[in-house]
Amino acid sequence: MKIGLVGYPGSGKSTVFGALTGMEVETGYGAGKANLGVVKVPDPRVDALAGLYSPKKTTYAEITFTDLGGGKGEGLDRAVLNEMRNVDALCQVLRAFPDATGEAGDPMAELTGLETETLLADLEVVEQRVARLAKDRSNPRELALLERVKESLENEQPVRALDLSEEEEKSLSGYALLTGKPLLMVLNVAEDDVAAPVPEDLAKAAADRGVGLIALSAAVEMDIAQLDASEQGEFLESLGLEEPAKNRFIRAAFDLIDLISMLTAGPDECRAWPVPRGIQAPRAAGKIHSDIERGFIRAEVIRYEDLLEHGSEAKCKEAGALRVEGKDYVIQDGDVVNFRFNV
Ligand SMILES: Nc1nc2c(ncn2[C@@H]2O[C@H](COP(=O)(O)OP(=O)(O)O)[C@@H](O)[C@H]2O)c(=O)[nH]1
Ligand SMILES: [Mg+2]
Repeated sequence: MKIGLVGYPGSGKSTVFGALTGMEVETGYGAGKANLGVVKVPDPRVDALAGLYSPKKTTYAEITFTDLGGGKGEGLDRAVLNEMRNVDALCQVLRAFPDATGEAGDPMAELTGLETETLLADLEVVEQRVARLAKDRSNPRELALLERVKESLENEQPVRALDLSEEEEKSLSGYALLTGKPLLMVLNVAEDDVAAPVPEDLAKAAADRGVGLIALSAAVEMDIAQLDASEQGEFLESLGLEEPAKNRFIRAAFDLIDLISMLTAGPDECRAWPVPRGIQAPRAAGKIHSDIERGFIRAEVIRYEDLLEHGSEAKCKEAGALRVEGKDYVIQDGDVVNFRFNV
């Protein structure tokens, strides 16, 4: 799963990327080719399970972020718009801090600016396809769907706002429409504003669009990332923060791509496995190993909360908190699973 950081030059994409990944990145005007970095998804449930089992290994879910850069002039260049097609979700960084010349940011203009550019890019793709389908009449159903999408785009409505069936989403997926991708806004604020509420107009703009909005200061997050754990607490307190905004941001990005966490726990390893929402037990088992999927017998499932409450698998069994589920079982977020299988 890959999440693309997008936004206008100077909005702070490369700084956000550096803060997220702890990688050394080049920031500033004109810098920033597509950087790729793998990030662990902070999960207090995994921490608590590790506290219970003291495992040899603790493993968090991971997502990949990529800093897509942002063109050199006013708009986003075509190469960047094309790169955006290859990611599963987008995070737009909005500049809300004064730049080097002291000029204030205009995050609302950046938000609507990118929106317009992506609407136009999608419209171009859809118009071409509609023209072709109208001519050769090869696929009237797809034509009808694309005409609906076209009308929506012309009314400045993103594809993500359309109420599409699973089948319709599938037939659009090949077009990799930008306004159909899940979107999260990242308001990159000045150091002094980290504890301030999000400006109302932006909060409303995000809510109207049904997209998430998170405020952070990339520069501050970068500083935090460079401190060791003992210094971090004090620094956060001095800023009026409970935890690095980075953690909240990564979790929100993880939620964006509609994955849930299946958990496994034991003395060897405590681990979160990212799986698609709605996945059935055997396929989820296949994420761990294909042999377990092939030889699937049953899943023994304990709710994470129950395992913590009772303290062990055996106690959960006694308390009736261990369920035995078959191949039709749909994995839920926070299920601690033990698969039984034939080898
Ligand atoms: N004061 C301040 N400067 C920032 C912040 N985030 C980024 N910058 C600076 O803004 C400039 C542009 O940031 P950069 O990450 O390169 O933006 P990009 O073009 O979107 O990749 C750099 O000089 C950064 O150091 C922030 O939160 N506060
Ligand atoms: Mg950059």
